[in-house]
Amino acid sequence: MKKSGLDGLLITYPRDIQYLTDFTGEDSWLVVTARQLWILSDFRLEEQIARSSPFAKAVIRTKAMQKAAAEVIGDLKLRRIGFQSEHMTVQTHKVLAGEVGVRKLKPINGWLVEQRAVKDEVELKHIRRAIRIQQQAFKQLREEVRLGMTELEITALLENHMREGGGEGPSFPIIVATGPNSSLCHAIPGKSRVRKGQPLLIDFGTVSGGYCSDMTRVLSFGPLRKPLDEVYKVVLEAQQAAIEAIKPGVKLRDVDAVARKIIADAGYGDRFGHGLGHGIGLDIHEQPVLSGKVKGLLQPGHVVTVEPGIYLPGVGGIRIEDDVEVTAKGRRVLSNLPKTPKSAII
Ligand SMILES: [Mn+2]
Repeated sequence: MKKSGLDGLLITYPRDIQYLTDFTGEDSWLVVTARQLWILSDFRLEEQIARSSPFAKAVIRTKAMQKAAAEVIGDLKLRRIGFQSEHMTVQTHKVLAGEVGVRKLKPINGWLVEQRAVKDEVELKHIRRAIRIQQQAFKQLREEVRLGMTELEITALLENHMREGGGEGPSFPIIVATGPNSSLCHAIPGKSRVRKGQPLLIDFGTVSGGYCSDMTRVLSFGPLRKPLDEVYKVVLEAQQAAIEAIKPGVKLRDVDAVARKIIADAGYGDRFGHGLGHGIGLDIHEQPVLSGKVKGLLQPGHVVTVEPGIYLPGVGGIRIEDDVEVTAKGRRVLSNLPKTPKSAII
């Protein structure tokens, strides 16, 4: 803040507010100065702020958020305030600028992103716990899943098991996709049923202490039919090679390239159309991103997914995803559900 000539920050993105204060409520803003944190919120969240963030001052507003922010900024005599331009609508900014004065507001972009990408021990502990819970839930599900079950039934079982295990909820809407639906990267579970020899793709995760986990496995009743049996092996090989490439100082895009080359060499280059992986944390998708389009290096404390996939429209798709922590010298694969071709067959 000092370097940028700012004497205050206005943080409006809920996950950033959580990162700085432990307060998880929505519809709230945070004013940060060198000495103090002010959480601007309303009656519904007053007690929650007192519990989660007793070190912050709570402003329980009765008027518009922009007006309340302008009052705090005025009371603190702040002259130049950074606001998160990537998280504010044009309309909100217009009203805020009208209250505060446009010259006092300086857009800041990505200030917390890099800080949040590097996890400390407490954050890692939560991610590991979320992974433990989701893996236990998956093992239970694997025992119960039957031919003829619908995607929605499987989704419900899995979500329940994760909650029973202590998960705070799914880290994103669970994907359960059977047969040809599995080539939809973000399939929405429906009434399609599990059939023999077809992929049952399950992409899921849970939350612990606000931190997300994210894994994908593909199961099948009996061996997968051609060509998906071969596709499975290609995806697995690409995933394992990419995981091996992870260590501090490696270019993000080079990790992506390792998996992409294996998939392209097998003839499926154009059927792997998304990035290799993404950071996980308070957000399910955060920095760093493993993709050919980005600059940057892996650092100790990064936690990324590695999730290559091959998608054949009308036939089906295979994606295998694990969560990997970058350590001081290499990597630690945090998830360990079986993924060999044999283990995928029920
Ligand atoms: Mn993912």
